[in-house]
Amino acid sequence: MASPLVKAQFLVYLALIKCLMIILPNTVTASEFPTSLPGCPNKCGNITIPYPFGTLPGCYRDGFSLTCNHSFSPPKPFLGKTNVQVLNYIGYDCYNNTVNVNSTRPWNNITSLKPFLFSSRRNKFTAIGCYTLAYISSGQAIPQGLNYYQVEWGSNTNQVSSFNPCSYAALVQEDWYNFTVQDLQGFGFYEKNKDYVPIVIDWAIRENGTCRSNVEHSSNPACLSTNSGCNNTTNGKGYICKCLPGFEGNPYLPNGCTDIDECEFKDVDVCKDSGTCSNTQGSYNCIPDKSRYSARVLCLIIALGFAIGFSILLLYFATVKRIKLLEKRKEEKLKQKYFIQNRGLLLEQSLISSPEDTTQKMRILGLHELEKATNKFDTALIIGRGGHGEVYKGILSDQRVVAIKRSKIVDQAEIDQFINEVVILSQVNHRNVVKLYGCCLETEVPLLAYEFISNGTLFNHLHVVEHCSLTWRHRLRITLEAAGAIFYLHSSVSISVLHRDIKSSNILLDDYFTAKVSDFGTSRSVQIDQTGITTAIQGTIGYLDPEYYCTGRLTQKSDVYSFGVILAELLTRERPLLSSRKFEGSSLIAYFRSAMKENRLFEILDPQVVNEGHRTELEAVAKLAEMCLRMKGEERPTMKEVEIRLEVLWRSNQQQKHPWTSMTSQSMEDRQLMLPDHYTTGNESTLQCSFEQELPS
Ligand SMILES: *[C@@H]1O[C@H](CO)[C@@H](O)[C@H](O)[C@H]1NC(C)=O
Ligand SMILES: *[C@@H]1O[C@H](CO)[C@@H](O)[C@H](O)[C@H]1NC(C)=O
Ligand SMILES: *[C@@H]1O[C@H](CO)[C@@H](O)[C@H](O)[C@H]1NC(C)=O
Ligand SMILES: *[C@@H]1O[C@H](CO)[C@@H](O)[C@H](O)[C@H]1NC(C)=O
Ligand SMILES: *[C@@H]1O[C@H](CO)[C@@H](O)[C@H](O)[C@H]1NC(C)=O
Ligand SMILES: *[C@@H]1O[C@H](CO)[C@@H](O)[C@H](O)[C@H]1NC(C)=O
Ligand SMILES: *[C@@H]1O[C@H](CO)[C@@H](O)[C@H](O)[C@H]1NC(C)=O
Ligand SMILES: *[C@@H]1O[C@H](CO)[C@@H](O)[C@H](O)[C@H]1NC(C)=O
Ligand SMILES: CC(=O)N[C@H]1CO[C@H](CO)[C@@H](O)[C@@H]1O
Repeated sequence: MASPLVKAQFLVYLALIKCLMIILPNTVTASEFPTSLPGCPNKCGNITIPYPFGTLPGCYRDGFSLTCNHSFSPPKPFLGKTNVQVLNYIGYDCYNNTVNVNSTRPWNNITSLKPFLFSSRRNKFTAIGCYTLAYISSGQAIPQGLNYYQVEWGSNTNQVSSFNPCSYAALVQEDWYNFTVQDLQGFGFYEKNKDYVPIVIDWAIRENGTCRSNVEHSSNPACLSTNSGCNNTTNGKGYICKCLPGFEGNPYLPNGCTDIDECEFKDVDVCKDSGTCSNTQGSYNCIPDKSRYSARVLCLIIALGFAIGFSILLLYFATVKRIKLLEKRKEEKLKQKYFIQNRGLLLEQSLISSPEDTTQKMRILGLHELEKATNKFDTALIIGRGGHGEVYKGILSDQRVVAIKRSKIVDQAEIDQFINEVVILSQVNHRNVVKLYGCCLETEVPLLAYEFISNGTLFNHLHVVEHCSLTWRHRLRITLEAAGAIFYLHSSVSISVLHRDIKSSNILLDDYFTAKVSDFGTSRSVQIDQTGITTAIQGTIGYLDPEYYCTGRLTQKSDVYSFGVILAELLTRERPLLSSRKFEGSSLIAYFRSAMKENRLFEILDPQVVNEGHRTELEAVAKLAEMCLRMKGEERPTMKEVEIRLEVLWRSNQQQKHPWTSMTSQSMEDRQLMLPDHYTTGNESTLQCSFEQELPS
């Protein structure tokens, strides 16, 4: 037998705002926007009713009328035409013992409510009961576009009615029901839910088909607001209007969509740091803040200023450093140039020792070493100053004390002189000749480093200091040593060296008054067989050989003449030129000669010498001086002869110390006999050139 067909009646109850919101997904609860047509209530009780819904005629779109039943407190809205209750009843089939109670209530057919469809997503077809089979005709899924369904009660289920008297079936909101066993027992569930159950319905504008444009409101008749568009619904044919992005409100009302003021969002700075927010229709702009901007610009300018300043500073220092570097490089190059140049000159003479061979030949010194030795040529260390330059005292890195000669005149002649001196001194090794320790080739004019002679020049001792500490014995020894040195120069093995500038200021003395001949700048070396060479006149006035001066012919005898001047100086302690009291404008030599001639030698001698010296000794030395000072070179003795004479005088002077061997004038006479005749004759010829008159007085 067929079970009676139970027709479930549907009434949709919209009591909960939650449900309403599900039904009206695009409705906002905020009430600043127009929600209903002008002059229409927008609330039923405390529930907002937005257009297209409405409760009064003329206030809703066709099909969207709600009924607000004021017999409830607060009033409740119901869906449907006026005076139709809108409730969804659950279908049930109960057996109280054998008495059947089933849902027989009338139900409304929502096919008459055009905009509404049962929500296919938010509802579940739910059946409760033992031996209850529930099915929906189109399968288990709830079909889209559903606006009608029917529950049928099939087989008689009264066999289980003792413990499960009721079966239920309904389309309900999906999360409404959770199964419990208690719901099967008795009539509790029936009593509680027999009147209504919640159901979700979708609504849309369903006349005139579908949405024509998502964004263009005029193409969609229901979307009356500007700035509105629509979406097709997913459930059935139809569309839902919506405000465009950036707008909010009710798109179904003219001007219902209003612009969202993004700048007024609480607690949200939409522009953050990028400026001040400015609202526009549907959007907003971030306008860079002027003060903030100018502050930034200022910051930027300051930073830029700093950067530029710093760069300039950096550039400046870099440039200065670069210039210094270039200068230093230039200096180095120059040093190298001079070195090569000077070395070349010396190499011609093959005088520079290789680094391994430092025994005899001189050392090559770096400019840096000499600068260090003289504290960068400190003027306080100057020990001598001449027309050509200065002489500094310095201490080399090997603790050797040296006198460093630095010329200030830079001409080729000067350089040649230095080179010449280097050449001469490198070949000379004599205890009474100043040793050249080394030279620096890194300057244009080479710097020369000599052994340091501590006690100054003979000139200084004779003419500058007030009380002369040179005894006659000292003086005699000095003449002997100087003569020995000059003789050595003249008679060196392969090459004869002419000093050319013998004078008291070129004879240095050490602490024991040992003589050291120095200053070989103008010296010349000549082959030993050469009797003389013709050169430009060089030497010091007062010491200059008149014959050489007149003829330009240089011989060994020129040095002999100069030595004679020194002898006269030692005897008289007078300067060769421009001296004091006695000469009255004449030179020492002229004065000395005339004194010798007039036999008044002892009038002009240094009183100290007269006190200390033996008369015969003094006379012998004076005689020797007179011979050396002869006008014609050939009438002068050679340096060898001078040395021998002085040697003899020195020996006899030494013997005077011993009382048993006092020298007599007779023995002196004997010794004089050893010399060739013409030295002792005294017949002096005169020179054409009146040299002495040309001397400055
Ligand atoms: C409406 O009013 C009732 C009773 O005053 C209250 O229970 C309910 O929560 C209110 N609903 C809303 C959405 O305010
Ligand atoms: C309002 O509800 C009450 C009780 O459910 C009912 O009696 C009455 O007819 C309803 N009024 C209208 C206008 O539907
Ligand atoms: C079931 O039947 C009994 C007696 O016939 C009655 O009293 C009771 O109210 C009924 N229950 C229901 C839910 O109808
Ligand atoms: C539902 O209503 C429509 C029109 O109002 C009608 O054509 C249809 O037959 C009704 N259906 C039922 C099951 O009553
Ligand atoms: C049913 O259970 C789910 C999760 O367990 C819960 O979220 C929901 O609120 C329950 N529904 C009811 C009507 O109790
Ligand atoms: C929409 O449909 C109604 C009736 O169905 C009709 O009168 C109206 O002209 C239609 N509008 C458009 C834009 O098609
Ligand atoms: C809405 O759906 C219809 C038919 O399904 C389609 O022609 C129309 O382009 C759709 N509208 C939009 C805006 O997607
Ligand atoms: C409307 O449709 C667009 C894409 O077609 C989608 O991005 C948007 O989320 C939809 N809006 C609603 C309210 O469904
Ligand atoms: C299927 C079924 O039992 N239907 C019953 C529902 O209730 C009415 C009266 O209340 C009965 O006539 C039906 O037979």
